[in-house]
Amino acid sequence: GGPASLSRFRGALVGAVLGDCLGGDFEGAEDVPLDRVLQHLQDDTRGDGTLQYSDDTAMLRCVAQSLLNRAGFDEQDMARRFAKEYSLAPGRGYGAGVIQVLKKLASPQLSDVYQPARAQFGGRGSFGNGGAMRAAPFALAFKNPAEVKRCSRLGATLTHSCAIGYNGAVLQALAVHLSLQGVLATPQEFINKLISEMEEVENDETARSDARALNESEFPFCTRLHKVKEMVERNSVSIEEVISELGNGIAALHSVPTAIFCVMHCLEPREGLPEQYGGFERTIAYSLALGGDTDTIACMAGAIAGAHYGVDSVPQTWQRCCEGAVEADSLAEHLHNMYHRT
Ligand code: 8NA
Ligand code: MG
Ligand code: MG
Repeated sequence: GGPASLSRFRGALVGAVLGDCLGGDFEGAEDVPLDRVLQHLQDDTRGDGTLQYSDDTAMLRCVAQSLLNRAGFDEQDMARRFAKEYSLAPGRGYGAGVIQVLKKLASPQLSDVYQPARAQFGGRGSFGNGGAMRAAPFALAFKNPAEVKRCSRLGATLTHSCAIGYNGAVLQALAVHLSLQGVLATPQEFINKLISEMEEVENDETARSDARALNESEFPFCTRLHKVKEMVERNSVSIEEVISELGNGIAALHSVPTAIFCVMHCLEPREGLPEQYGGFERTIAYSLALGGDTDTIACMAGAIAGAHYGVDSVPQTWQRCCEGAVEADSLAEHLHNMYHRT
């Protein structure tokens, strides 16, 4: 479809949920042989919806529902939805730290909904990828990139107050935003735009001091995006290099640029991946083969790739076995309506 078509919107949210569900089996694994990944992806004996989603999808749904219900960003409403979702289904595999925030957000006495996140990790805030994993709906709710940036940052700050945590969410939302516009058709332009946007985002006193406190370079995401660009241009890159240069962990800095790399690397056929695979399938398979935080990296890569290729490139057999795929499709359709009304 053309820029901001319904197919791209549906692909973004269905892609995110599929990445989470299909990646769940490999989460935390260190060595994931590609043939195991392909076997997992080809298994068509599973019942409908039997691959369950985790915290990634649970929170992404809250974001989408809140944006729709409030016709924009409302921090009170979004915080309430996170807390309620957690209390109803606490066993979805949430990060060890964020659980404390979600419990505090449930308190009716709480007046500042950003306060619990600020108290995390001795006041430094979380740098985990939990803000980024749920950021895609912000790109589907707002046309204006300034609004995408502002609201994805605030939405992430409800649980992740460290700049590296919330700026990971801004980067993920921007990647989905550009992909929805069709910018991935020219990969050079895509990565250059992300770098120049993040130069602006990271040129901020808080971002600089948070990076310094963690012994990171001053523009941590820009530094990684330059690496992504160089590795995409190199064309031949080993899985080991991707893991050591970009990471596959639960920190936003070690997973959001990795997800972007997965999408860009898989724009073309790759050795070891089935010839009949389209780009969306390659992206998911490749993300899982990295090991580590597979559900979250595949969730983020799935959203970017789904926005690029559209929902028709997402195999029906995969959609059928993943819990929450149907709901994601319907949320995407509603967000598409809202996007084009405003
Ligand atoms: P979080 O805020 O609890 O952060 C995740 C983890 O990162 C924390 O539990 C800490 O270990 C570490 N961390 C974050 N910030 C700091 C800091 N300032 N100082 C020291 N350590 C820190 O939760 P989240 O929502 O960011 O987590 C998202 C991830 O957790 C996702 O991958 C999600 O799927 C889930 N998860 C991941 C795994 C895995 O093995 N990769 C397992 C279960 C759950
Ligand atoms: Mg998860
Ligand atoms: Mg995860």
